Amino acid sequence: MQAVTHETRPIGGQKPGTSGLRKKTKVFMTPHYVENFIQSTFDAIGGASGKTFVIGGDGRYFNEEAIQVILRMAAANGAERCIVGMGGLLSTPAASNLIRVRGADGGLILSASHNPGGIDEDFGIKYNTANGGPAPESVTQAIFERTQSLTEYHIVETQDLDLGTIGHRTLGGMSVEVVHPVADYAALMSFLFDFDAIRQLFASGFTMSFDAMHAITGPYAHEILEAQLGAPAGTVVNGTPSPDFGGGHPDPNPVWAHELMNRMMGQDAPDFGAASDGDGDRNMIVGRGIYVTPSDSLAVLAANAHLAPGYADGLMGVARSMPTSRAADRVAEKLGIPAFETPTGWKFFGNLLDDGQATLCGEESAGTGSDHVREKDGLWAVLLWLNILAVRGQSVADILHDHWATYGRNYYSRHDYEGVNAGAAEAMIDDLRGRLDSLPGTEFGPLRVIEADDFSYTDPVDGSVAAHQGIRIVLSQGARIVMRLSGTGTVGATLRVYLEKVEEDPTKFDRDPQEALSDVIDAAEAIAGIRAATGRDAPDVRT
Ligand code: VG1
Ligand code: CO
Repeated sequence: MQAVTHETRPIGGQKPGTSGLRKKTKVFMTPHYVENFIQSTFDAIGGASGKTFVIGGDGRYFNEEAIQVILRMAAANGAERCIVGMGGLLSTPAASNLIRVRGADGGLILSASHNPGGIDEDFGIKYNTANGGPAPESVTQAIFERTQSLTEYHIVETQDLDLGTIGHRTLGGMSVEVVHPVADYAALMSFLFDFDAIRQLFASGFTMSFDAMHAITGPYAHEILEAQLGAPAGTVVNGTPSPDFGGGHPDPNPVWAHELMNRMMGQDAPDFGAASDGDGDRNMIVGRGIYVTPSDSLAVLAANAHLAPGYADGLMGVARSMPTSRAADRVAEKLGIPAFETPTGWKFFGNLLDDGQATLCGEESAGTGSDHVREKDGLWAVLLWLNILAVRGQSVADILHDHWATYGRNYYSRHDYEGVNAGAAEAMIDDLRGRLDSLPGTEFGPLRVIEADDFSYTDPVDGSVAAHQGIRIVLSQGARIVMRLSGTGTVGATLRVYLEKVEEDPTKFDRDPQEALSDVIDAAEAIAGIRAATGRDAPDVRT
């Protein structure tokens, strides 16, 4: 077995976005594509020599092929050890945990997350640093720069390694440990949550439906919810990871998880419903007959986290991504703890978590997490909800109504215009950016613009600045419009329009969000000219 050096040439477009490098699977399958990106990653982090990496993915098409290449390249680049999930499987939060508990130098996660999988769909690679979190922009930028000058990569030429059984192997002088993907993660969950109380909840007849969407969380949910917490078999549906996620779109929102939504809104709905995404870091929460927006979920979890043993001492602070509704800020204010507003993407929470400034973090896109790992964590959010439901003994609907009665309701919706012309979408944002100064004071129906800016974030820990993170337009009546372009798509551009309005009147808490937000929706169209720029009459997806 010998390490060989191959000549290569830079490949264009290997620029990580909001969360790793995502492209069509067939692009990743072109010659040297994976090799170039991995060598660039190793080079950008000062080499792999003597280092330990955690490696795993969400099981989508091309998962194991990519892992075999990465292992051979890690060996050729002098890595000391790789820890790999059995079958090449690791959820994103479980990988984050493994990096931390094993003191690894970093990790490579193979996933395009909520994007569909399969030979004709998407694949992705994310690099995580030693804290277990997504590489910060300084690192992803260094990786991208390296991809533009790369001339060679190193790889060991050998047979594929057996990843199907747990145990220790060697590969070209590097040791490889194949671990159970669920074990360490399940142990962490049992430490954070009151498993006895949740077990009693299920024993008392509480019913739940967890839709793993044919993705990575299946094995985790089967083990934790059914085997350890005693939920009846059948609680977890679509629980076997499939390379193309059963042909579905593993994005847990009311549109793509409509199967679960129908069940939860039907006659014999279970007490509690949940779903997670391709790589297991997102969550959707639904009660019988009631959907919980991710922004509300973050706020409810912040207000109730102390009911779980892992958070009994309270929270240091709460952080949310900028487009996420400001419901969590109201909770933080009441608790007397800081509230942070960061750009979209989990990498921006890392420093706040490492520095102990924030305990809970969340995004409107169905990501919630805490300082237990450095990624958002789908099943963790579901377990925290279960712990709260077990302690409070109320339904999801009652808890949500209680919450709104205390804090008001932040009506919220995101409108996505997918696969639109990138030039036209960018021109629309640029045009809007040029008009921001003239917006305050202008009126749109009953709403008046109070302030408008292009969000720029200065990290309170390391002082790094991330500019142009989205347009914020704050209006009267607690309304707000945010617009930005997605950084995870692989075709054209996706325009995201985030809409929010506060309602304080309890008699108006049960409205359809689209209707409650209609003034805000009209204002967004009047301000930005979305229809003209996208050529669409309506958004493709409303969540
Ligand atoms: C989207 C979400 C963002 C999330 C990111 C990665 O990014 O909006 O909140 O952090 O996906 O999530 P964008 O740039 O497309 O809006 V995951 O679960 O796909 O890694
Ligand atoms: Co994800």
